[in-house]
Amino acid sequence: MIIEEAEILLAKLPLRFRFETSFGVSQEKWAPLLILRSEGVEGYSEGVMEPSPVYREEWTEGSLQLLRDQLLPAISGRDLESPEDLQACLRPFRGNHMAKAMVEMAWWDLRARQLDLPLWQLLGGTRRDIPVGVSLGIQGSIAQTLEIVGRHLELGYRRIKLKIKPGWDLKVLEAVRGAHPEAVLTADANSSYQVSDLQLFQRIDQLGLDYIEQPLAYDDLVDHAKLQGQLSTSICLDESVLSPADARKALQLDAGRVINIKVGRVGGHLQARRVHDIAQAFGIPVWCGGMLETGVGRAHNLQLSTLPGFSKPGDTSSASRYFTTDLVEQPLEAQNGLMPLPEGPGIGVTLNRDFLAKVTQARWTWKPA
Ligand code: OSB
Ligand code: MG
Repeated sequence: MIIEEAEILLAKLPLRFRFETSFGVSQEKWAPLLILRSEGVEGYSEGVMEPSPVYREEWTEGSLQLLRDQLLPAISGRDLESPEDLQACLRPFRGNHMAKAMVEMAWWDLRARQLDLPLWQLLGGTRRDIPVGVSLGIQGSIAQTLEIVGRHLELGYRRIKLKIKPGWDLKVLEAVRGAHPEAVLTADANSSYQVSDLQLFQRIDQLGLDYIEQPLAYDDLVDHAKLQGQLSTSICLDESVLSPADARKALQLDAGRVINIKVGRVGGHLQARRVHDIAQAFGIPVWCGGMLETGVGRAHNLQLSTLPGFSKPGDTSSASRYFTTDLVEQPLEAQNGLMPLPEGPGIGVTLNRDFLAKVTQARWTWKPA
């Protein structure tokens, strides 16, 4: 397959909620999209980078420039018959797994559509309905938190993840645990604590959380291993794992006992599947994280979540929670905490072109030299 044309779009959608984490507040979603074209077929992807490098180092403008100036030129005229062929073209560039993932994910969608097969079949997926939970941002008060948690449990979501940060942690977790003794609860700190916060984590350890997500620095597996050794609750790594090699090192060190896999963070589906396979070899469960994606990224996440090791509920909840109108035509809606896989070739969704045109803030087309 030779890529004949690419289109990069940057869309801005209003978010239906204010999403606060330890690293900031989002009120809108900037969605970078890539369309690859070959022989009359298109494939789509969505990048997971944020407008600023606050989650990891990559950021939207920088990644889009890298795509235009270096990554797309590197595949120019190359015959990409396999994801390994594509990976070989991108290997000279260090890091930048989110930007690379945009190319790789669009390649998989395009390939699956050429073959008229759903992507999960090419990936080797086995699950159909995907169990999901919700990731709830930091709320204005404990009362508001109890309200929003109760509402999502009633909707049937299978796990509640609460964002925490220093000063907004033990009290809110205790209140939610007190109100819902049986609920599957987790907390995501987005790297806002230090290993010296051990006493706090020892108290959180008493609350029966399913896991504590990314408590410590995004690049520090050693401290995570130190903390994991002193807790009975599993640590789940998110930001710390950008590649299969990161996953291997983390598990060898016992820096965590669960991994949040985001296909857009680890460089694409091939890498995500390798992380999944490494976790399986260590007997470690994984789940599919999210980055408030539109339907394009959401559909990719669901396709990946069909792999057998995705045994914990993911973050890919109903698109209507996030957006009044989505970029794709198919509704992606959970029922009783299960997301049905969108049916059809590739990622199973088609673009809502009229709406996309309305929300597109910038657009570049690229053709091989
Ligand atoms: O840490 O998982 C995270 C969103 C943006 C950046 C980081 C994270 C998140 C989420 C949202 O938790 C998950 C979702 O609902 O898509
Ligand atoms: Mg996280």
